[in-house]
Amino acid sequence: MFKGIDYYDIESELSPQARAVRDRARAFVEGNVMPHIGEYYRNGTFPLDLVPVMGGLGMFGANLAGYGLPAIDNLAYGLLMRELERGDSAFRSFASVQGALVMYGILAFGSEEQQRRWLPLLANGRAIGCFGLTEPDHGSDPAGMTTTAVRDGDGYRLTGTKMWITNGTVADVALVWAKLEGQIRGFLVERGTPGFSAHEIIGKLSLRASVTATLVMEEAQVPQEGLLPGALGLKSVLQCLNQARYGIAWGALGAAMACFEEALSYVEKRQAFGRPVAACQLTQAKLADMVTEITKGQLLALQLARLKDSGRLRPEQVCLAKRANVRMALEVARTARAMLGARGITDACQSMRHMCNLESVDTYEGTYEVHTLALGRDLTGIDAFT
Ligand code: TGC
Ligand code: FAD
Repeated sequence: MFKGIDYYDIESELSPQARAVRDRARAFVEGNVMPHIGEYYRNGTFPLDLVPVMGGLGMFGANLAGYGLPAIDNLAYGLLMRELERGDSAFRSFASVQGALVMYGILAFGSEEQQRRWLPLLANGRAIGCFGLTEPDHGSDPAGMTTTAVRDGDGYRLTGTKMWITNGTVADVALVWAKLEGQIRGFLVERGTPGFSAHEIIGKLSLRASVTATLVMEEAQVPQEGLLPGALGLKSVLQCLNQARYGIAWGALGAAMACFEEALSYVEKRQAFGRPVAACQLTQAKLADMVTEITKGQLLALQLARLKDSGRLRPEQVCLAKRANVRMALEVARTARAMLGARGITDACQSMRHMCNLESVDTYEGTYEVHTLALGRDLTGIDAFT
C-alpha cells in the first residue's frame, strides 16, 4: 500500500474529512488503478467502466456546492487530486476536466436549466464532459481562436476545429469556446449534434491512458439553450482554467511521491559494488534533494489550499504553484527513473510512465513558459507575451 512521504507532518493539519477523502481515493487507486495501469498505458485506453465508480465516490466536482455536490474543502480536494495522479495523470486529468473545467463552467456560467440537467449526471459519472478551448493554431494564445458561432434562427451554427481535447471522443457534452460577434462565448455541444464530430488522436507517447481528441464543427447546429449565458470573454475561460490548475498543482505531488517511493524501495534492495545502492553517497544526495523538493511543493500546495478556502487566492498564485510543482515532479520522475537503472525504462516500473505523463502536464493548462510570463507580468507590470 502506498504510504507517501510526509516529512513535515502535514498529516497533523488534516481534518477528519480530508483524511477520509484521501483514504477513500487511495483505496480506489490501490484497488482499481494500480493492478491494471500498465495495461491501460500500453494499450492506450482509459477504463470507462470506472467512471461511474469514481462518480459514486464523489470524485467529480468534489469541491463544488449545490445540486447535491460534495462541497469538500480545497485541502481535501487537493488530496483527492494528489491520490488520483499518484496512480496515473490520466485519472487526475479525467477528474480535472469533468469537475474543474466542465462542471465548474456550467455552475459558474450556466443557466439554471443547464445546471439542473448536467451537474447531477456529470457528478455521478453517468455523463462525461470535455472542454474545447485549444485549436490547431491557437494553444497558448486562446484569445486568437478562429472557431466562430453565428446566430441561426433560434440557435447557433458553430464552425471550427479544437485540438488536443481530453475525453473528446467519449464525451456526452463538450463545453466549446467560440467567438460570437467577436466575443468569446461558451456553448454546450451535445454528442450527436449535426455537424459535430470527434476523432481520437493516436501516436501519443505521454498520457497514453487518457483519451485525447480533435473536435470538428462544420456549421454544428447548437440550440439557443446550448449557450452558457454567463460566460463572457476570455476571463470566463481563465476562471475555469484556474480551478483545474489548482488541482494540477496538487496532482503533480502524487506523481512525484510515487516516483520517490519507488526509487527508495529499489535502491534499498539493489546491490552494486557489494552494498545496497542506497548506501552510496550520490544516491543519498538524490534522495535528499527529492524529498526536499517534494516537501517544498507540499507546503506550497497546503498554503494554496488555505488561500483558496479563505477566498484570498490570486490567479498568479495558482500559476506559480502549477508551474513549480509540475516541473519539480518532472525532475523527481527523471531522477527516480535513473535510480532504477535499466529496469526503470520498462513498464514494470512506474517512474518513466509518470515522467512521460508529466511532459503533457507541463504543457497543458498553460505551459511552463506561459506561467513564467504570467508571473513576470505580475511582478513587473510589463506584458512580455508578445
Ligand atoms: P489577459 O488580458 O491576460 O486576460 C484577459 C482577462 O482575464 C483576466 N485573467 C484571469 N482571470 C482569471 N484567471 C486567470 N488566470 C486570469 N488571467 C488573466 C485578466 O485580468 C483579463 O480580465 P479583464 O477584466 O481585464 O478583461 O489575456 P491574454 O490574451 O493576455 O492571455 C493571457 C494568457 C496567455 C495567460 C492566457 O491566454 C493563458 O493562460 N494561456 C494558456 C492557455 C491554456 O492554459 N490553455 C489550457 C487549455 S485546457 C487544457 O489544457 C486542459 S488539459 C486537461 C487537464 O486539465 O487535465
Ligand atoms: P504552443 O502555444 O504552440 O507553444 C509551443 C511552445 O512555444 C511552448 O513551449 C510554449 O511554451 C512556447 N511559447 C508560446 N508562446 C510563448 C511566448 N509568448 N514566449 C515564450 N514561449 C512561448 N486543451 C483543451 O482545450 N482542452 C483539453 O482537454 C486539453 N487536453 C490536453 C491533453 C493533452 C494530453 C495535451 C498534451 C494537451 C491538451 N490540451 C487541451 C492542449 C493544451 O492546453 C495546449 O497544448 C497548451 O495550451 C499549449 O498549446 P500548444 O500545444 O498549441 O503550444
